[in-house]
Amino acid sequence: GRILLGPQAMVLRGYALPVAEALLAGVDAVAAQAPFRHMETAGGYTMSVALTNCGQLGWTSDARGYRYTRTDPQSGLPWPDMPEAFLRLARDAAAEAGFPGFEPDACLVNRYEPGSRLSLHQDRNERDYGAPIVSVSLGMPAMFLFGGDQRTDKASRTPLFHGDVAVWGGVDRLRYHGIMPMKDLPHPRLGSRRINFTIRKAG
Ligand code: MD3
Ligand code: FE
Repeated sequence: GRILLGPQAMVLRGYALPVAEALLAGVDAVAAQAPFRHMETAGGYTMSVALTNCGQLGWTSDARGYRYTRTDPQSGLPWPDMPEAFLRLARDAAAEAGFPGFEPDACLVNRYEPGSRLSLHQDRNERDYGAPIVSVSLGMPAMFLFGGDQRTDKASRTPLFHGDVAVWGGVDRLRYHGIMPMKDLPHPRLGSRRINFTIRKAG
């Protein structure tokens, strides 16, 4: 099923389920080369979500702010290649959602544990807001917060489950969003963890 969050934002329920094992193998391969880490926010806090990246560009946060880099600041090496399974799923889901010809160059991989949260934010470090973003959720369910174009706009809540794929772009590209503090609802395959990766055109 397709759940509409906005005119150009939707959740494709269970869309990734047939390829979940290939995606998890991809996450493991990425994390073996560029381990998950807790980055500092510009404001001096440590993120409760651990993250890593793959693709030509990776999202980084430190005391200087947020930006995309070609190399992992922890190792100095280029970010790992984007797994073929990520790329194929992202292109298919984008086309299915009305964004044909998606050519991503970046993938931010988030790892949540019980208590982890992601406060309301916009994804605005990418160069071209004309490109959509595709996100894949695996493991424990999360409560997704979906607001408007201003931080103070009322946010609605939608659960995101193992295998769900969200796609958003166009008029919905800059909407505020976040993840509520995670409850411990262990998943049969991933235990007390949630993985979410967002495939983007950053450069
Ligand atoms: C945004 N990740 O990495 S993606 C992020 O589950 C991020 O880890 C979250 O926000 C996560 O920047 C949420 C899911 C999502 C779905 C629909 C959206 C984000 C959206 C629609 C509009 C804007
Ligand atoms: Fe985001």
